[in-house]
Amino acid sequence: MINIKIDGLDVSVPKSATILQAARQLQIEIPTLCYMKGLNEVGSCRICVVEVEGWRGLHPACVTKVSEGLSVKTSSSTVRESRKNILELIMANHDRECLSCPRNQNCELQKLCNEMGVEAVPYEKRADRGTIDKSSYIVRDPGKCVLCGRCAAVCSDIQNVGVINYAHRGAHTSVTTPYGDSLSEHSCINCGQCIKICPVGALQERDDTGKVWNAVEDNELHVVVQTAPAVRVALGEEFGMQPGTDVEGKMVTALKRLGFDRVFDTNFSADLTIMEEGTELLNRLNNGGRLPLITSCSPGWIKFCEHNYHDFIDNLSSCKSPQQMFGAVAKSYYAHKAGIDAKKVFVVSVMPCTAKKFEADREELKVDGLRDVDAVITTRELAKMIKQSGIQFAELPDSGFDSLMGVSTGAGAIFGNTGGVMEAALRTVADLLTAKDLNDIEYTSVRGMEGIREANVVINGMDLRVAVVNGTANASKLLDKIRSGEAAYHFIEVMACPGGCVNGGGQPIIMDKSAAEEVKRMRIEGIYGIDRDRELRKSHKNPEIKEMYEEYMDNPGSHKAHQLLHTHYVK
Ligand code: HC1
Ligand code: SF4
Repeated sequence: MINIKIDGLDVSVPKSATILQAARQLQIEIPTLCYMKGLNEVGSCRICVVEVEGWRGLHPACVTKVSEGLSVKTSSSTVRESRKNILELIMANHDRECLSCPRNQNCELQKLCNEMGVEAVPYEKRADRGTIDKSSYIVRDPGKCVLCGRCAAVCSDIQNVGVINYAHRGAHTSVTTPYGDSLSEHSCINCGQCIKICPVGALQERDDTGKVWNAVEDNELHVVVQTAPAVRVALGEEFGMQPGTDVEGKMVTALKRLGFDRVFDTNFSADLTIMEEGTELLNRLNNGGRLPLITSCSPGWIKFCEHNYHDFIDNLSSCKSPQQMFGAVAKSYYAHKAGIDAKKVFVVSVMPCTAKKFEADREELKVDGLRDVDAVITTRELAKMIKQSGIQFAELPDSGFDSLMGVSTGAGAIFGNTGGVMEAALRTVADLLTAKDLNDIEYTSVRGMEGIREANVVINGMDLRVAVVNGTANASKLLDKIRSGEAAYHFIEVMACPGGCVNGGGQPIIMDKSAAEEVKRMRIEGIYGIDRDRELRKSHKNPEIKEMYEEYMDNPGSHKAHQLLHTHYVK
């Protein structure tokens, strides 16, 4: 251990520690902008500078290692002046449009400027980094970029995409795409993880709230909305509630007040997905089909597979995602039952995911020329609409989803967690294979937060080798092992976002990045709580699903089900 003094206080830390880590051990908060523990420890922004007795100049605490006997000052007047000066220099090149910025009041730069007393910016703008690019699902505003490099680190290290990075030098340095093109022209998977890690408003999702407002106000349209499993455990954060709080009832009330004609649940179509995907798994296992079967509900993962692992395209489940299945049945089964022309049904999705916007636009995901889903908004965009309408969310009473496509089981709910699709599928497959109503339904071996989890599951004497992956860099690791013959599985769940949909790119921004893991854990726990509280916890027990098959689609895997609920991706 190394003994040092920080602001006159003694502390002992391992010799690998940095000054920043040592200070945090003493609960001394040194401000940072570019630093992300374990991901981006580059010392580029210099906000964390400190004075070290006997050393010349100032030193970035995030990358300066401790050594025996150091005496550090973290907030001397020299340090404070210097931080203020650095912020003024950053602000000189920053488009200061706080009032219209999506990150207003949720911006790390704004908070720092406030804390450090930056009032005016005494410097000229030195670099023109370009104008906002709205042509992709992920909107980039280089004029707001602070060159922290966090997005580039996430994109390459967590997602193994690497489509944004530093370019140019000196005052002309920028963080950009190849040739400065739109992200949609490259291999960006629209996961939105870069948005979540950006400290400012340089990255955001395409705003589709205008489209939704217009639809809701259009008397010619019958507007139905579906809400993804992970939205309800995070939406409350936008209104001051604890992460993981289940706000399903308030969310439904808010959607009704916003003017949607029907409020339905993606958890319902998650149950439907299990009926189809469970059947597909059993078919492949029994009939020598292509294995491993790999889940296909995460559109970021699908795009990643198309760009980088097209030899696995035939392994993908042919099931559409629950979002798309919902749209397809809303415009067929629901329209038929409600006596509404399918062309008049406008389907809106509320998703924790930015890639769902891309998925809804895919050419493959139409039935008879009609798009399954017409507009997708993120959890953040829904919060914005609620705020715009003056609804006092925290005070709302609870309401239930509308019937026909509003009932769901615990299995549908857990889709929002990494491992949830796998567990939901196992619950149904186990009952089908044993012809029993099994009680032991919590497959804890596929739960957890690790990026790759493997398990052997024995069902009715059948040995199933399964894997659960989250984050596309982890998907690469696993698929590379399969390619090389080092690993083999029957069934794999892949979710593009680390932690699964609870941590999707469209979820509320976590301002304190050091709390991000804990927030993710609380959201995950919130979802397992919903599952535990549900009377029905297996997809095949969902009465509305049973009714739909009986009345409209015969059996899972039927011709009609294939027309509506399945697709295929091309190599
Ligand atoms: Fe997801 Fe899914 S779980 S992909 O994360 O399969 O977005 O929540 O809606 O479609 O159900 C997202 C979540 C979501 C789909 C489901
Ligand atoms: Fe990279 Fe995902 Fe951002 Fe695209 S959306 S730039 S893949 S982090």
